[in-house]
Amino acid sequence: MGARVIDLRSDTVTKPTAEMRTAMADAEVGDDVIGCDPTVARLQDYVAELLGKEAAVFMPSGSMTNQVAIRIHCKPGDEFICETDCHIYNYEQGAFAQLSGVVAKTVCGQHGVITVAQVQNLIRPTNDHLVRTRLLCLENTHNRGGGRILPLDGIESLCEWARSHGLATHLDGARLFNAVVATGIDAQTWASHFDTVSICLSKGLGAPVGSVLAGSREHMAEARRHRKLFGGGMRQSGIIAAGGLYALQHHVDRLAEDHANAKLLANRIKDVNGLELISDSPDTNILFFDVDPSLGTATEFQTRLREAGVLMLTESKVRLRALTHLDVTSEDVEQAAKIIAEVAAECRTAGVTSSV
Ligand code: TLP
Repeated sequence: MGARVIDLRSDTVTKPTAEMRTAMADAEVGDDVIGCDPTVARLQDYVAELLGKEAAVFMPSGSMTNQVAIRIHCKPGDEFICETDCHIYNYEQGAFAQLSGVVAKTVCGQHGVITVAQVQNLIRPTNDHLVRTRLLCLENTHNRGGGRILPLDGIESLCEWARSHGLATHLDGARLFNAVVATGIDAQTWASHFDTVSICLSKGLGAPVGSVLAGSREHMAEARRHRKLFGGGMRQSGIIAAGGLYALQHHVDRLAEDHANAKLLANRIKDVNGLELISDSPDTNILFFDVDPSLGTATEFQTRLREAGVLMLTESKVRLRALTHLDVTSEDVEQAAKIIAEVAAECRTAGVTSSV
C-alpha cells in the first residue's frame, strides 16, 4: 500500500464517517419539493433554532444559499456592499450579476475585516443615474482572509450602521461554527446581527452535501421560491439532510482540533526557509503561505508536494492554501510539515544548481 495522501486542499474534502453514513441510511424521507421530507424539516428547524431565526431552508450549496439571499434582498439594478476578497464576489462567477442583475461595491479589508469608516460614504444618493444600495454582505470566518474571525463588535457596528441606513444584512457563515468554537461566542449571538445567515454543512462539519439559509419566515418563504427557480429543489433530500444534522450534533466541538492542527502546521512552516506565512497564528483552520521565487512558483511547489503525498491549492503565482479538517490528524500534520520542509530544501538545491 502506498503512503497515505494528506489532503489539505479544503475542508470540503472530508468524507462522511461510518456513524454519519448510518444516520443517512436510516433517514426517514419524503418529497421536500412538495414540502414533506421530515428529516429536511428537522434539519431546518434545528438550524433555525441554533441561529435564533424564525425559519431556515436547506439547499445544495453555499453558493446557492448566498445567491438566494442576495436575490431576496435585492432587485435588478441594486447594489450590495462586500469585502473585496469575499467568496460571494470572487468564487461564485459573479452569480449576483448573472442571476439577479445586481452589482457589487467592494471594500478592501485587512484579512477580510472591514470597518464602518470604510463603508459610511458608500450609500448611493437617490438619483436616476445610480444603482440603489440595498445590502451589506459579510463573511465569517473569512476564507481568503486566512480563516480570520471577524470581531463581534465590528460586526455589531457594521450591521447597526447598515440597518440605520435601510440596508439589509447577510452573513456568509460557511464556516460560522469555526468562529463559534474558536471564540466561545454562540451561533445565535453572531447571527443576531443579520437578516439572513448561510451556513455550510459540507466544510469543516464533514457532511457530504448541503448548506442552510436562515432568516425570517417571510424571507424563507421567498428563499424556497428562489431555490426552486435556481434549480435547487430536491426530492428525498432527507438522506443528505441527515448527514448535516449528524454533523451539527456531533462535529461542532471537534473543530477545535482543526484549529490546533492549523496552528501546529503554521508553527512548522514558520521555520522553513523560503516560505512565509500570511498570518503567524491562524484564527481557525485555514492558512496561506507564500513561496519565495527562489524556490520556484507556487504551482511548481504544489506539484512537488503532490508527488510527495501532500495536496494543497494555489491561491496565486506565489501563494498556497492549506486547510485542516476532520480527516487530518495531528500526526498527518507533522508528516505534512516534514514533507513541506523536504520539498523546500529540494527546491532550494534545484534553484542553486540551476543558477550555477
Ligand atoms: N469555498 C470553497 C471554494 O469555493 C473556494 C473552499 O474550498 O474553500 N462561502 C465561503 C466562505 C466558502 O468558502 C465557500 C466554498 C462557499 C461560500 C460556497 O460553498 P459551496 O462550495 O457549497 O458552494
